[in-house]
Amino acid sequence: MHTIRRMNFETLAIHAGQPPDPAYGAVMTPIYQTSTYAQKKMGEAAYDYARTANPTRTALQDCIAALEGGKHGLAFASGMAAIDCVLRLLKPGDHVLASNDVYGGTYRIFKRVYEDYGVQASFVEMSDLDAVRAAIQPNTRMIWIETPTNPLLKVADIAAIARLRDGVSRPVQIVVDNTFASPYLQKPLRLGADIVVHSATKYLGGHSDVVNGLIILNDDATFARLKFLQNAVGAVPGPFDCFLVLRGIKTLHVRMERHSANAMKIATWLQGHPKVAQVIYPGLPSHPQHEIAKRQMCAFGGMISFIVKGGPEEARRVAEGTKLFALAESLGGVESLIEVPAAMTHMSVANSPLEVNPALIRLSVGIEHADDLIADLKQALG
Ligand code: P1T
Repeated sequence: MHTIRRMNFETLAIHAGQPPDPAYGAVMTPIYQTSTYAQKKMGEAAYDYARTANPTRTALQDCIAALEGGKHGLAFASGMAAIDCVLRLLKPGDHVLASNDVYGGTYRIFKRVYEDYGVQASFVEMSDLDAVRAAIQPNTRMIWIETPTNPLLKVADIAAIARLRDGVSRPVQIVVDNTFASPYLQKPLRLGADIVVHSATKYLGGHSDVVNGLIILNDDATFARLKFLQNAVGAVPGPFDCFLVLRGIKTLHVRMERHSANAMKIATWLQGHPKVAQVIYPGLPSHPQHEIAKRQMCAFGGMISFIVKGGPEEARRVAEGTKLFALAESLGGVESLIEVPAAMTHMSVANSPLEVNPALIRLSVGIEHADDLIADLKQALG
């Protein structure tokens, strides 16, 4: 790992954590489908029980740590399980300050799970540094940043928020959900974040065939606690799931380039469509945080949101009318998806301050030919 860590992203994506297997030289990391391991002598074994550790999982954890430029990686059964593990660092009475636009499930775990255990959450416009500064409370222990956010694609300046935190005398951890950008486009640890989480179900897996979550960080003591929790709570992924994410990661850089190029073409085209009221894409100069996105990301990713004229009825008609874009939750796969967040992925923020415009459509732009995707949207917008 030491020599390989100095290599470029593309090389790390393919090789980090994955030397040929020591048993038979398998070039692709084997799926170690076992729950337990024979011990030559009691307590003398590299692995003892598969909830605690599994070689396929170790490869994934080491690979993602290298890609995020972190020291440690941990893998989980889902993105929500990874988020849950990070939130277990908090104690009753602690406060989390989160982005005022987050994945519906993230809002739900804050408000309907952790509040029952005495952990408070409040939500702030993370692109407004004065608002963030003013919202930090004496008991704030975590700042939870999604950037770009789901589904409004707001961009927060991670480095500026980390500097702001440095001025606070109490310990406040900065957590970034890097799912929408992926480590190819954005590296939060290098910008001053303490912990990165991923729904690896999305771009990292990349093929809509696995549910998985990841945590990456540098601090040894926090890692020791999270690793303890990973084993003690036990929301671990199976070896086959780890294999699928590892295989997906090998092409992450190539896919992200194409997702980004396609999304840029589609966002530009949507902007000129008479039935579209607003297009939200961090790559467009009209995006309010376009300059931050340019600084912080090396391209703008594959997610686009847009508001149609004609309200929720029209949004539903368009989302149900595409032929190539599948009407589905989730994102980040090679195939394009379309959804209406207010009625699908973000139902849990209904009647909250985070409520999403019901006429907003979210696209996960895949890596098909951009012209075919535009033709599909054109017929659906009709
Ligand atoms: O679905 P899961 O792997 O548990 O990941 C949860 C999650 C965490 N963070 C972000 C930013 C996410 O977008 C998600 C999952 N999102 C969807 C399923 C969706 O369609 O938006």
